[in-house]
Formats: sequence, C-alpha cells, structure tokens
Amino acid sequence: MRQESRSRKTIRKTIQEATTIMRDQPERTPEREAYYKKIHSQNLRPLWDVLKNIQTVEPKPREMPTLWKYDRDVKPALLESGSVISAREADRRVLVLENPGLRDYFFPCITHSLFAGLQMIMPGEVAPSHRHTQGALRFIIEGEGAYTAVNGEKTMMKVGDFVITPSWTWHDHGNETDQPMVWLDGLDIPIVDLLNCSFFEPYAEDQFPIDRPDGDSTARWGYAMVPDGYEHRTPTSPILNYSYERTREVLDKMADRGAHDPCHGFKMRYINPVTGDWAMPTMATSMTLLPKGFSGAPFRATDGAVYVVVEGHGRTVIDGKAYEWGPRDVFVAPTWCWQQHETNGSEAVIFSYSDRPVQEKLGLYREQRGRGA
Ligand code: 1HN
Repeated sequence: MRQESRSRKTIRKTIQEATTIMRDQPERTPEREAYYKKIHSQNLRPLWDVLKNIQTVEPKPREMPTLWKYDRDVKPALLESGSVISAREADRRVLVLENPGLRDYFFPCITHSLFAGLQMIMPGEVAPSHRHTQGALRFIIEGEGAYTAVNGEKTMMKVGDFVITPSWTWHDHGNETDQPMVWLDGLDIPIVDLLNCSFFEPYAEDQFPIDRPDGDSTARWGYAMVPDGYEHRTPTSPILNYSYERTREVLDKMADRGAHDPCHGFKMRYINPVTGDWAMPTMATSMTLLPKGFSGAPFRATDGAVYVVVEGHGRTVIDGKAYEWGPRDVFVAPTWCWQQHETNGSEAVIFSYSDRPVQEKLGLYREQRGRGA
C-alpha cells in the first residue's frame, strides 16, 4: 500500500512539472515567415506560432491592483464634473474607474470583465430613463434620498444600499434632495460585449411610469417567503434594494456568533431568494465584516474582485504590495493575485463584486488558500 501511494505521488509530481514547464517555442526562420505571410492572404494562421498567447501556466491578468482614494482624489473630481456637464447632457454623469493596465481596452474598465464608475447626481437633476442588456448594480457611497426607479418601482437610496438594475429593465435616477449623491455603478459590459449581445433603447420620456409603491419588491421577496403561486424564475433577484440597515444587522449577528473565515472574515453573499443563486447572473455581490485587529490569511481566486469600503480602516496586501483603505475608497484585486486583508483599530465593512457567477456556470472558478487558512 505504502509503495503504491508513493509511486502515485511521483506520477502526480511528474505531471505537475510537465504542465508547469513551457515548451520551447518554434523558431521563426525566413522560410517560415515567408510561408506565414503567404497563407495569411488566404485567412490562414499557424497555430504553433500563436499558442504561447493562451497556454499560460496560470492566468496573467492585464489589469493591475489599483486603489482610488475617494475623499482625496475622486470626490473633488466628481464635484468639478458638476460644472463641466449636466446629468442630462451627459445622460449619466459618471467618472469611470479605468484600470491603468487596460488603457488600450475597447472600453474603459476596472477589470477585463467588469466596469466600475462613480456617478454623481446633483440636487434637482434627473438621469433620463433607458434600458440596456448590460446588467447594473448600484452601491451607494455618499448622500441620502436620491432615487432610482426600475420598471415601475422607485427606491430611495442610502449609503451602503445595494440596488439592482437587471438586464433590459427601464431605469432612471433623480435627486430631489439638496445634497449631491454619489454611487458606484458596476456593470457587466465586457461580458455582454464578448457575446455581442449589446442592445440599448432610450425611453420616450424622462421617467418611466411608477406603478408600485416604494418597498414593494422587499415586501414580496425580502423576508425568505415568496408570494404563493409565484412560478417565474428570473436569473436576477426580484429584490430592488438590499438595504444597508438590514445587511449590517446580519453582519453584526454573524459576528456575535463567533468563528470567522481565516481569509474572508464574515463574508455574506447577496442571493436571489427565488433560486438561492447569486443575486445577479453575471456579478457576484457580497458584504464582508472584518473584525477589529483582523489579520487575514492569504488567498487567491480566478475572479478579480472590486472592493468598496463602507466602514473602517485597514490595508489589503495584493501581490506583496499594501493598499491602505478607508471609508468610500475603491480598490481592485486582479485575477489570481494573492490577497490578504488586515484591519487595525476598528472593524471594517467592505462591499465586493466579481464575475464569479459566470466562471462557476462554466466550471472555471478556482481558488487557493495560503498558509494559516
Ligand atoms: C448606465 O446606463 C448607467 O443607468 C450607469 O445609471 C453607468 C455605464 C456604461 C453604460 C451604461 C445608469 C453606465 C451605464
């Protein structure tokens, strides 16, 4: 028995070595170059000349770990944008969080698969109704009392709320308060682009008619019950607004109960109450409580993640470099980079989203934990 297991171990090791050592690339000789050129005019390419581009031992993300400091950098830029253009003329007054590693991408994005932007709406402004096949999430950063309306239901937004705009639903935003309001827009733009399924339509008027009271979807779906007779299963959660008040309460209760994950602290997923799956089909959304003095174990995963800090201060070490964050800061950890979260004097609460649901459906998702996990 012992011998058999030892030889299996040897075989496994040999396979591992074989798969981690890259083969030598075929040489490019003048004869070969001439041949490649000749066949290129017939729309033919030699696979052996391009294989190296995809046969990486592990994912090599183009995006870079990046941190946006809200109070210091982003907020002044947003406030200035209010005098540069109106929400109406801009359609959506959004400053895109462009990853410096993706400057030549088809569209400014925070990772190769996800868009992130910060939208500001000033008192009295309206962002007119439209719909598109890209799914969107809103995560409220600052301000209180502006609304977003989705397919006839309006919700007033508060800091920390997570609001969903499912694919192909009419949506408009407005601010009837006397304060600017800022939220993060997370969209699955590169995913929809990859599949070439982008449709867009403006609504004929500024606002799509409201036909349901505020809180309607929470009343129907938000209490672990569903209306009897409800058969329809939508890939996106029917809940419009997952309020921070309730999310925070859950996190506190989890923390009261003790044991946390060594890498992730107390991390809770937002789910679609009808299916039990992620709340959105293309974007995994979660809220994490990191206890005071938390020093997380290292982990990495194939989903690059966008983090938005709600409360507390701390740092995340991404591939050996520390990023110091506080409330309202946004940072991104690319695919397959080692990450480690730490808090100092206070507990911290962090919202995050990634393309994990897509990877899971395709059987591609992987994660790895390091020492202490
Ligand atoms: C969009 O429609 C919104 O509706 C926000 O608020 C950001 C970024 C790219 C494309 C469409 C919105 C967007 C967007």
